[in-house]
Amino acid sequence: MPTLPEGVRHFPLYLSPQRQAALVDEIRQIVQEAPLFVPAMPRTGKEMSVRMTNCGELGWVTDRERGYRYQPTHPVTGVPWPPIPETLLGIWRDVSGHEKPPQACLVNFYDEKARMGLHQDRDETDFSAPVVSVSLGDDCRFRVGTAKRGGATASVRLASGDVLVLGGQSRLAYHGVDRIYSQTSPLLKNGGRINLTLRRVTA
Ligand code: MD3
Ligand code: FE
Repeated sequence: MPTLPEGVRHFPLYLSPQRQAALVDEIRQIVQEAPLFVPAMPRTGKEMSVRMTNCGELGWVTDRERGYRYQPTHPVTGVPWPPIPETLLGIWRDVSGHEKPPQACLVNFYDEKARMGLHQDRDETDFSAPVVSVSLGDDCRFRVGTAKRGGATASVRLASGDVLVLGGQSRLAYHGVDRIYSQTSPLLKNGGRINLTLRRVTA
């Protein structure tokens, strides 16, 4: 598939390097209040390679016992998630085309070995809102297909400062991160990639 599926909009270098650095500082503060946790697959308990945390009124979590879900508190500390930084609320206002603000911001951290297999995001109950994604740090190869498993997929290389909006047809598309291109960005001192996804969860 040469072009991106319907409903996917890619804004390369939406954030200047200076705005990226400011956003990383805000994410560091969030990680201090809400430490990265190791997500585990439902039932099997197999650990994912990505480390996660959240900000916003709801956060996405998963563990062996209770599976995928949104909840208002950190799964390890029990403390409410910190608020979504104004910078991210502004990006949502500018690109989402949705009147209501995001309720959840999932923070994914990838080291050079981390991957995310093809999956659908369907733990939300409101699919009318898009998902807005912000990439920081090392480049990755992002893959996106259709709403049916096994359909054609397209790949796009995402770089630091890129914003992706997943709406319409693409909201239920299978997608994943095939690989991280290590040492492609100077933004994070110890390397790796951060992805932020802003979402509406409830209607
Ligand atoms: C396409 N994150 O957190 S962001 C996820 O780079 C997730 O960390 C990836 O998939 C990452 O669930 C991809 C881009 C993205 C986010 C949500 C989507 C693409 C999407 C929802 C529907 C379709
Ligand atoms: Fe996803």
